[in-house]
Amino acid sequence: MNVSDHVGLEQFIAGVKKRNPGQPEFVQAVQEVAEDIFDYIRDKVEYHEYQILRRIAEPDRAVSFRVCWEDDKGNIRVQRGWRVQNNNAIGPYKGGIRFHPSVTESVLKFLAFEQTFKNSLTGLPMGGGKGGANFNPKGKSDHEVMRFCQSFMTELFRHVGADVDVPAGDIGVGSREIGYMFGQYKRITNQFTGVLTGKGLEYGGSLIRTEATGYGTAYFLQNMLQRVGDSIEGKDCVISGSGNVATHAAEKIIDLGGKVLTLSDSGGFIHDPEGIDAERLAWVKDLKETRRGRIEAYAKAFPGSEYHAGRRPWAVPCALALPCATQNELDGADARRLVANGCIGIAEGANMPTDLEGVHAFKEAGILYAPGKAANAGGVAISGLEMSQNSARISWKEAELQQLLVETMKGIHDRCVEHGGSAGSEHIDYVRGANIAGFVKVADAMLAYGVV
Ligand code: NDP
Ligand code: 2IT
Repeated sequence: MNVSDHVGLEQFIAGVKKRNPGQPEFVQAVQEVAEDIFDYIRDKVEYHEYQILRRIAEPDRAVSFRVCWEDDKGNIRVQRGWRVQNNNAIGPYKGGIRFHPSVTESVLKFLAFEQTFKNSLTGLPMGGGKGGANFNPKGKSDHEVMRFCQSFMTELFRHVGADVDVPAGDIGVGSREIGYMFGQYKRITNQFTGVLTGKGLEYGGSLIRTEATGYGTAYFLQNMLQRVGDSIEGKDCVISGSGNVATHAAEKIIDLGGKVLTLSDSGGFIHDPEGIDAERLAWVKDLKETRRGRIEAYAKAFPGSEYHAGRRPWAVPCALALPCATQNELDGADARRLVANGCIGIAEGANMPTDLEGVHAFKEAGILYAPGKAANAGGVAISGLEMSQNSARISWKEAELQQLLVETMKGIHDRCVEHGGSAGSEHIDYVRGANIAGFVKVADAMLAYGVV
């Protein structure tokens, strides 16, 4: 990047900050993308004239609404819900719904922005959106969650639709919540359409959607390693999180011969030096999905393992690391420690788990580093195929979908390689590759529409 690019970038980021006060996550996500795009579009006049990046960094709309519900004691509770529709240049808005007390408009705007590039990378016709609420499903009864989901959908239904905006799950939203929301949408509209993905198999869901994000993240890591003549086989892996993405990433890593040493939740992490095998992983899934317990229980159930309260797993020496919990869970110091301890590959199952300092540290170290928008795109890719199946009113077979997931992740990997390489070097900057490959398709569609 030359000096005038730097000035342009700084001014651009200053403008983003000014227009989005108090929204640090959104500014961070835009900055990470802009750092690569400014360099790429230097000699591409049309992208400047039509203000493409500036327009992608301004959501088409962000709707916020009140969600009232009654808890089991009869108290009236009030939450805030949102749907951020970032960009629909290449297809209907598409992206998950998050229920977590930390949800703010900034968080959802960053996620909808990231989703726009991620969905473009999959090669499928999907725009970018994200929604959610500052609701904490932890400790709530099934009926409380049901009443909340119904109330949330009673407002959301007017903003979504199978050809308009198709939400799915994310943190705190799994098959139970999707079931309650789909039921309410169907009841209000009297329509059975593919308005949500991640549905149960009995009512229009797709096989392997549940597994797709985590499996896809492991496949992406495998693709990066294969390109340099290496593999996951026999390598120590550190994984954060213990939800949908983390447990399925762990499952595929184990399948591919890796040794999973850690998992975590918001309370802390567990370290199992023997490796978390398929049986222990099944125990974790049951703990989290059925018993809705804390990861701390693992250390009591499996002697020889340890629980570290209030800590993240990045100091555990490993060859491969997969952050699969939440944004900014890995900072600059963590990144440098991972590299110093011999880590050679990172694949992000979570969205923006590494802060900007950490991203720069990984880039400078020249290790294999796959950003979330590329590595975790397998989930939304299978969501896109769930939409296709719903439109055609058919269900594809598991083997077919497994193969499509493998091919999709290889396709995303190769698109990153195409745009992330530099002359005279074997090294691939996957962050740059993902940002540029994701940008080009959306940008060219926007150019085709003129100024809208
Ligand atoms: P889940 O709700 O199933 O699991 C989330 C996990 O992350 C839990 O272990 C949770 O711990 C932990 N976690 C959440 N918030 C925090 C926090 N603030 N600090 C520490 N730990 C936290 O969500 P998913 O597995 O679906 O999502 C994980 C990540 O993957 C998110 O970044 C999401 O956006 C991303 N993602 C998800 C996709 C999907 O298909 N589900 C697709 C692509 C990306 P605890 O139980 O204690 O809260
Ligand atoms: O971040 C994500 O890609 C998701 N939460 C999944 C989105 C989807 O529409 O399947």
